[in-house]
Amino acid sequence: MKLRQISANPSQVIVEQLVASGVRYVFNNPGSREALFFDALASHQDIDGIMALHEGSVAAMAGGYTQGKLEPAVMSVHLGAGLAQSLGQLINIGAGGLPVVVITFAGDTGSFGDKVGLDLDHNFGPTSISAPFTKATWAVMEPEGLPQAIDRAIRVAKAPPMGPVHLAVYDRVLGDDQITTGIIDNPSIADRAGYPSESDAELIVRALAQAARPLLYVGDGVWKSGAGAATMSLAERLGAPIAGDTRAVPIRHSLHCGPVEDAVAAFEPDTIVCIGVRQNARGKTADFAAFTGAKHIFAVGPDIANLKNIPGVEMTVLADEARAVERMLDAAAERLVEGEFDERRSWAMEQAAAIRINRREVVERAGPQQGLIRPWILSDALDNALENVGGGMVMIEQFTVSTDAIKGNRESARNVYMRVGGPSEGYGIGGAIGLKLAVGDTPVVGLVGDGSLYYADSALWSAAHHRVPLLYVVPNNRAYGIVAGAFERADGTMKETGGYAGVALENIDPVKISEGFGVEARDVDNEAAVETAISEGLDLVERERRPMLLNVHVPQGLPQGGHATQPYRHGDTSP
Ligand SMILES: Cc1ncc(C[n+]2csc(CCOP(=O)(O)OP(=O)(O)O)c2C)c(N)n1
Ligand SMILES: [Mg+2]
Repeated sequence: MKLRQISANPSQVIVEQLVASGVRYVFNNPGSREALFFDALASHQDIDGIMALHEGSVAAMAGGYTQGKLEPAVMSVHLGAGLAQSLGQLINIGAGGLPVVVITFAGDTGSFGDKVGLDLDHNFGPTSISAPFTKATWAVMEPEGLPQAIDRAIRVAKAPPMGPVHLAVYDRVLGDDQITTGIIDNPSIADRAGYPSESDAELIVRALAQAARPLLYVGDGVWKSGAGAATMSLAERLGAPIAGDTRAVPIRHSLHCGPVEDAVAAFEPDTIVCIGVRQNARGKTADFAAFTGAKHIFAVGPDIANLKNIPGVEMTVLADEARAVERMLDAAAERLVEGEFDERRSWAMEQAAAIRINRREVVERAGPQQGLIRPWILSDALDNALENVGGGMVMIEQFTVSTDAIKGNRESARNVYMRVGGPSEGYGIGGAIGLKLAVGDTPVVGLVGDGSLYYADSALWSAAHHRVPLLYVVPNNRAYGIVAGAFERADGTMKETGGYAGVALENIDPVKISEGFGVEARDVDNEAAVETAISEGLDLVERERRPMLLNVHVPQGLPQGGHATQPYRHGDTSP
């Protein structure tokens, strides 16, 4: 290990090591105890602080950064309280398996008094807050060990399964005494799992070949390992439909069936090969419905996370997804029967097309309404506008616009649509900022619902403050639309009376909010003008190097025939 000797105060050592580890930004919200750390950060030429006004948005920005560039993002929040405040988004980062390193400073609650500012009392160590939310969390006491602790945190976050790591650094290191220690100069370490054996790869390919109705179920491990293109080739070669992550394989690929449930419902696969899937559950019996009908299930991925929620799996291959698919392609190439899968390929494309047509019919069902934009018109317009500028990335946090139903009018599918891995609201505004910081010139759109926006609207200020050129498109349905739908399905009084409580978001103006935080905004309320508005927005943000927001008026997200009930209003009651 090559160490570069440095004499500096510990805050400067931390910053120097971050730079040596290739870290470009520290997403943060500061506090007074960390004065010298922020002093060191501001004084270093090769790293910048990106600030948010709430710790949830700090975490969202860091998470979004890793979704654009699969390198560790570093964030810093103030003591136990700042950390606690960030957890609402750290849970998303954990669910998304994103390599974020959280640095907090912690007071010593053990030696003297146990009530130290914003830290927990002596019953709880400084890592207890983050423990359920992180892949690893540990405390650091010795200033000379800071370079190693930071280097280790980055490597642990990056190794599969990727995930957030917390370093709680005792704040006794925040003084101005000089220390001498060694900086570790190895910015790009690749931590990948290995290859599967050839015979394992052959076995899976044989099972796919012999299946009557095969399915390739892809998860986030496919895009994280860079297996997307090879997975598409494998599916094309073997004539297998694809389901799952639309980041791994674009939804517009002719074999993509969308969510696994849609594929299973449509053609009941007998053989499912899961690649890089970290299966989510809902805590219900129906959780495993996707798998119960299949005769053969295989799981491929580098970690236990890739197999533990897949019941009935008959063989698991613990290997890097890209390497595994590469070997499977080799095995498939050895099957030299001309035209062997032609018929099945046509079948697979028909299945995917039928699901697609069905999905499209559902979203197109709603008729036009004056002054409102139907969600499918918005999604097509956004897709076209981005394809017209060479393709872009869309950070999604909303449920009104179904990106699975995008039609588009061209063959190319360069746009990348992504969500964070978890559904904890308040990610999208900050997430889009981090994403744009990671991807350079590629256009970025934050497709963020009105409800999602209000969880984290102050992150608009971060976009303005740091002049991040990105376009927010808000499908404003004046509702928690998805929640309203669930209220209807609950089949209770709300459905019976049509009066929905607690899900309508009326009398809020995102344009004013946005302008208040320094982000230019405009209303879009005409279907014929929506694509132009998005194209102009994309052009403006890149040309003027600043963010902009479009408040797109879509039909209100309450169930058919429903209305908002009058809330409790204190002013109406007599004193
Ligand atoms: C932290 C957190 N609190 C509450 C919820 C429940 N929830 C799910 S979606 C949603 C609102 C979404 O509103 P919006 O972004 O406008 O989406 P849409 O109207 O398109 O459904 C809420 C409150 C959640 N997912 N996360
Ligand atoms: Mg909404």
